[in-house]
Amino acid sequence: MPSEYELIFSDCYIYVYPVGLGKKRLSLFETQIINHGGKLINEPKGNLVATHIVVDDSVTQNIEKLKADLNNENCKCNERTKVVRTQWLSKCLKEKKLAETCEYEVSLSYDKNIIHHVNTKNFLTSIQENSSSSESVQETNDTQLSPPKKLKADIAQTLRATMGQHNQLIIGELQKLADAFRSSGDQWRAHGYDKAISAIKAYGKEITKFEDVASLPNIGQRMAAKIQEILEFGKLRKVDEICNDEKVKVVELFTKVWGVGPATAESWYLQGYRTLNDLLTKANLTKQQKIGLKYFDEIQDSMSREEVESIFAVVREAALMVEPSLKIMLVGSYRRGKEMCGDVDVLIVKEDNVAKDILTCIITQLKETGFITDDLVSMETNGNQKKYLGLCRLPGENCKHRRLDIFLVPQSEFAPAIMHYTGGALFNRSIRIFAAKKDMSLSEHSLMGGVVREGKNIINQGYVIPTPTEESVFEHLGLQYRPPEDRNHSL
Ligand code: 8DG
Ligand code: MG
Repeated sequence: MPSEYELIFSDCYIYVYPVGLGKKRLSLFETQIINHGGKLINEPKGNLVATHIVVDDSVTQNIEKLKADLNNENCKCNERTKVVRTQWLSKCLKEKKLAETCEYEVSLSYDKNIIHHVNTKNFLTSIQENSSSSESVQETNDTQLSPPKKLKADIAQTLRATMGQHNQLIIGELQKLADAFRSSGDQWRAHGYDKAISAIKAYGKEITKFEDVASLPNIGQRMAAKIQEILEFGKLRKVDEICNDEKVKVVELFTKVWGVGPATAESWYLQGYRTLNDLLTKANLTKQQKIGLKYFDEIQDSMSREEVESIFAVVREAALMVEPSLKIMLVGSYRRGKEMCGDVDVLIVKEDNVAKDILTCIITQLKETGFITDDLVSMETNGNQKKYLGLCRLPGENCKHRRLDIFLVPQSEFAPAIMHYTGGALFNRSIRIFAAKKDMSLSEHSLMGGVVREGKNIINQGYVIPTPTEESVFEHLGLQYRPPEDRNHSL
């Protein structure tokens, strides 16, 4: 048990009733109890009686089910057992002492003559085995039980098993807010949450208390307080408030349609549209939005790396048929090692002597075979680079339409381009900011040095720094090289 924790629950045998909590909150509460010296009731074979049963708020709506469950098997409780809401745990943790339960108690009206049994599922099976006494804890309350070795080992094992779950829970809650703010057009706040998430991902250790995050980069006091609230309550009240708001939900749904931004989504909401069917039947849609709606479910669905590879193989074959000297590679989340990918991002690198309209020839080829089914952006020119965005489908009855992006770049821009299209977006943003601080500028085209800025305006473009490889980009920036799989968060 980590020594810096207060032993708030040292005399408590606590059963956390899992109904309504969700796996992550359950695990969070159980870990907090263990960390603070409490013992979890878990399948005891003897006579342990729970001092406290912690329940979710929602349980109070179905007390009969709670009573029925408590009447089951294993762990025992009696008239002295307190059934308390999760807020009691939070209060104890906040005040760093065992708080009064009266404010948080849930009345079960026990029959004093009956000892109820609780059906417990997991955690610390050996509390009972290791305590020399087979009597009820409440009956042996004043006997100091020194923590047996096996119990300690079990605690360590439990903590290991839950490692990462707190961070996932925190990231999940913050992500909900980031998504809600982004779809409402509040990019600035969304970005604040993105940065906090990124800092947590980069932290690499389990977060269990306020102090763990208070000094992390990009996490201010207010963000740290939110994280503390998640650690204590297992969720953020603000998430409920914002995400359950009808407008937020509807706008979020509409912005998931390809080609729909926050302003359009909001104007549709104000026009009274609430469902995708409303959009289909009543809204004034662009060509892209119509495609986005038609394939809404398929586009939302992410795909396995194997499927990405199969799609890539078709694109590569077509491209090499058109021009054998092309270099073709997978970028985006696939290159960053993600197990599931939202789309297929293909980078094609051409020598200077190959015509730029080579991409049009490749797309034509892929359409002739029926592989590309719809265009979203049929061709966009960006300096010496070109970009195609569309939908494709592998042959076969069960194959879904998938988003396919193809980027054509000249060999001279290869390294900045592959870095940009590998992403992730947050990593790109942070490395660009880093470059700017060093009077450089990084884009998908080049790394520039000697850049002169006045506020946000560039008043001298500077000069191109030769960067033949990704490694050389990092090196010029004075950064240690980061392989693609380490680019899923900001610098
Ligand atoms: P996903 O498809 O699995 O969802 O993730 P992804 O591969 O990382 O994202 P993507 O939308 O396919 O974009 C490919 C790369 O483009 C991305 O990894 C980084 C780069 N990129 C930025 N900024 C942005 C941006 O604002 N939007 C998009 N779509 N891509 C961006 O650097
Ligand atoms: Mg992608």
